This record gives sequence, C-alpha cells and structure tokens, in this order.
Amino acid sequence: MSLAPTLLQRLKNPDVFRSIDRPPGLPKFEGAATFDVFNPASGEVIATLPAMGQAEAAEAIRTAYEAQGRWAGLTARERSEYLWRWHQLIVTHTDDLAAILTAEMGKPLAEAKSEVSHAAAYLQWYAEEANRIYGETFSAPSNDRRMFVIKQPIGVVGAITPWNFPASMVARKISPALAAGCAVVLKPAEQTPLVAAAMFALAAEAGFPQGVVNIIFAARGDEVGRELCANPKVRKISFTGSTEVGRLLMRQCADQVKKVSLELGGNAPFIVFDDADIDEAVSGAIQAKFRNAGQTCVSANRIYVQDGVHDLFVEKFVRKLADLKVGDGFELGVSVGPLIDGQALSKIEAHLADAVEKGGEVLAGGKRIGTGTFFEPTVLTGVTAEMRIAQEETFGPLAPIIRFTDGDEIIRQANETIYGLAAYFFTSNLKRAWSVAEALEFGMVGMNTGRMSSEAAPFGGVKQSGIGREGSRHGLEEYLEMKYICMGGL
Ligand code: TXE
Repeated sequence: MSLAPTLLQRLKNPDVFRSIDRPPGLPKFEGAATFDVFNPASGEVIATLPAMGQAEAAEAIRTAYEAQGRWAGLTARERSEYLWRWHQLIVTHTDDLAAILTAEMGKPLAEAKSEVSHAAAYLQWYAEEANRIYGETFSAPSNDRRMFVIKQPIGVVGAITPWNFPASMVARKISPALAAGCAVVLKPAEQTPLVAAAMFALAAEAGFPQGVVNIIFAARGDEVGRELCANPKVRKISFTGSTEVGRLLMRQCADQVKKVSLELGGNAPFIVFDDADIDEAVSGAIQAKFRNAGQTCVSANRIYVQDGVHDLFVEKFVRKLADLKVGDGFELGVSVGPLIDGQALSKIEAHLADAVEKGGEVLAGGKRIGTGTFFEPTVLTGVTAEMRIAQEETFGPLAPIIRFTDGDEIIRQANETIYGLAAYFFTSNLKRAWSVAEALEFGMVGMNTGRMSSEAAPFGGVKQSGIGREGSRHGLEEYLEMKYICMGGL
C-alpha cells in the first residue's frame, strides 16, 4: 500500500500520537480532546485527530529550535537534495494526495491533482533556488574598510495555512523556508489537516532530520496561533487566511516585533473593455470565478463590463455556465464541488439576498442544491458599488456583473476597496493595456488571462490583502535576514 493512505490509517487511531513511534514531525500528545475532519460533500466524518494546543505547540517549537542550527549548517546543495527527494515523493504519490485532498476539502479530483502538482512545483522551484542565495560586496566610502552583505535564515518559522488550497499553501510556505535554512512548525487549517499530514509523512520518508519540519493539529487556530506569536524562539509567522485573523496575528507579533508574511483576503476586479476578445474574456472570467467553487483569494469578485459588450458578454457567460457540473468532487466530470462548510454557504446567501434587495437581478442559479453545501453557479446583473457583494470577499460561486461606461472612472472604482491582491482586465489595445496595468492598485494583475498563479512569480497583495510575497526568488527573501558586515583595519 502506498504511504499516504497508510499514514491516514495510522492517524485514525489517536493513540499513535502518544506512542514513541509516532510519525516524525508530530509532537507527543498527552491530552484527551479530539476533533473530527469531515468530507464536505457527504458530511461524513473521515478522520478524528487529537486537538493539540499550547503544550504541543511549545514542544514542536522547542524541537524546531534545536534542529534549526544544524539544518542551516548544511550546505545549500544538501538542503536542496532533501527538497528534491520530497518533491519526487509528492509527484509519485500525486493520486493519493489528490484523493485525500478531495475527501477533506471537496474540490474536484482533477483540480486536486493540479493543486498537488502545483505544490510539487514549489518544492522543485525552491530545491533549485536554495543554491542561489547571494550576498553583496560594495564599495566602502574609505579604503581602510570593506563592506559586505550576507543572507542568513531567519530561524524558526510558524506557518498557518487555510483550507482552500491545503496542499499548495503548505508547500508554498515550507519549501522556501527550508531552502533558506529555517525550521518550520506548521498548523494546517482544522478543516483540512489530512493532506498536510500525508505530505509530512512523505517528508519523513525523504529523510528530513528530526525537528526540521513539525506539524500541529488543532481544532481551532487561536491557541496554537497565540503560542507561535508569543514564543520568542519563533522568529517569523507566515499566514494565509482571513484579513481579520491576519490583523490579529500582526497585533500578537507586535510585542516582539516579530516578522510576519500575510496573504489575506481579496476583492478582485475583472474588467472587460469594449475592445476585448469576448470569448477569451468569458473563459477567463469563468476560470477566475468558479475555480475551487469560487473559494480562492484571487477569485473575480467584481466583473465590470463596458457598455458596448455588456449584453454579449452576459449572454455568452450565462451560456457557458451550462458546462459547469456541480457535485461530489469524486464524480467524473464535476467542475464545481461543495463549499467548505455551512458558514461559507450562509455568507454567500447573505451576499445574494443583500444584492437582490438592493435591485440586483439573478440571471442564473441562485439556490442551494440538495441538503449539503452545494450551491448553483450564479450570475447577478445590475450590481452596484453599495452592495456587500461588491465590497466584501464572497468566497463562493457568485458572479456579480457591473456595467460601466467610462474606462478611466472604472479604474478608480476598481481601486476603491480595502483589498489589493489580484486584478484582471481584458483589452486588445496595447496602450490601454500598459496604463491600466500600472494604474490598478493590486499586487498581481492578469492581463487577458484569468489565471496567473505560478511558483515562478511573486504572489501577494498590497493594502489589507497582506504583506510579503510567496513564490519566485522574492518568496525566498522572506525567510532570509540581511546582515551587513564591515571589515576594518585594512
Ligand atoms: O479563515 P481563518 P476562515 C477568507 C475568506 C473566507 C474567510 C473566513 O473570505 O470566507 O476568510 O475563512 C487559522 N490565530 N479566507 O474562517 O479563520 C485557522 O485555524 C491563529 C481567505 O477559514 O482566517 C486556519 O488555519 N490562527 C484565505 C487559518 O487561520 C488562526 C483563505 C485560516 O482561517 C486563528 C481562507 C487565530 N486566532 C479564508 N483563527 C485566502 N487568503 O485564500 C483562525 N486561525
């Protein structure tokens, strides 16, 4: 039997956490409390894990702290080789990992596979990037001195990940940290700890030294989060999740002036100008809106369409919805899975009700399906800036379409949000393309595309969408400290 299911079998017995042969990376657990992990498509319990807390987090941090110096003392090439081995194991076990991911998160199996491949791509990227950590030498103002900058690992990193991309978010945080020479304590989201656990089992098989990668399971985030922020042995927090929790973590880190990287909510505008290729724009919007059932931080939250193409765009967009099949992610041909939980469903319904009350019109969808957390892909027109749907992150399969006339005014409206993660626009006018790309106040801009996430590119936002970048060489810098060395007496 392959490794990930074997591990999951072991995790079904919470005693494994008390035993001396518990999988590496899992702290010893003395408590009695447990929590259940559900399949969101069926509501069925698929695993029961120990509900860890402050004590286990403190133990994991101590273990990581002891291991970090030795890990940083390896050569870059040696660290890179561990990452390569982990990458290879993830690639080999893609099908298992994807099945676990779909079971706990609900996304269609094909999307889960592509997420696991994306996770593996981060490991590959940072296995390579580990060998490219450079310092500087520069001219000193006087000849009796020489000046240098070296880059060193920050130390122990606390990583907190969300449920919407439970495999790739783990890889996106851990692989640059390990490449830089940091040790990691990860707390995955309570809804989706299993694929992270399976990835950790593969890390153990890749032979990472004891203490370099550690995982904590918790029924909720606050207690472990508080320990990660308060424990002085942790030198950096890397978080992906809601803006609300991001603000809280920043406050909790303020006492120790601890470094934070935050990848938070978004409210992406998706602008279609009169001169756009409409078929491309429709495909891009479908992709940017309905991938992961709309539960992405880069989801097209406000679709602005210019007068001249508005009706045609809406007609084609609604027609394309017919291609989307909603259902259990394990079912063949399903492209939109369930929402993560009842709370997510309630948020969508509240946004929809608010929009309809203020004059929005539902052109397609608009209802729950069955008794689970399935929701029809929905199109709303007549949306205005005052509606909640235009201001807040809906995180679901609702596509609000907003008509506009003035191409300059729309950029001002698009920027009128507390968020600044992703923005998209479609045009065939080269001059406009450049000026719009520059004017949008977002960390990432998709020009004539609805998809842009890549291990090779810096992912992250401005304003209240976060601090820092993940992926690319910039993502590695987030885990490195700069040290200036001045050599005198020459
Ligand atoms: O997020 P939370 P939730 C947005 C999206 C969604 C909303 C709520 O709009 O509808 O947030 O989702 C941990 N200290 N995004 O409630 O609570 C938690 O255990 C430390 C956007 O799931 O932020 C989990 O591991 N940690 C986002 C992680 O934070 C805490 C992805 C995310 O949970 C904590 C997810 C605390 N006090 C939601 N409280 C994106 N950027 O893609 C919770 N956590």
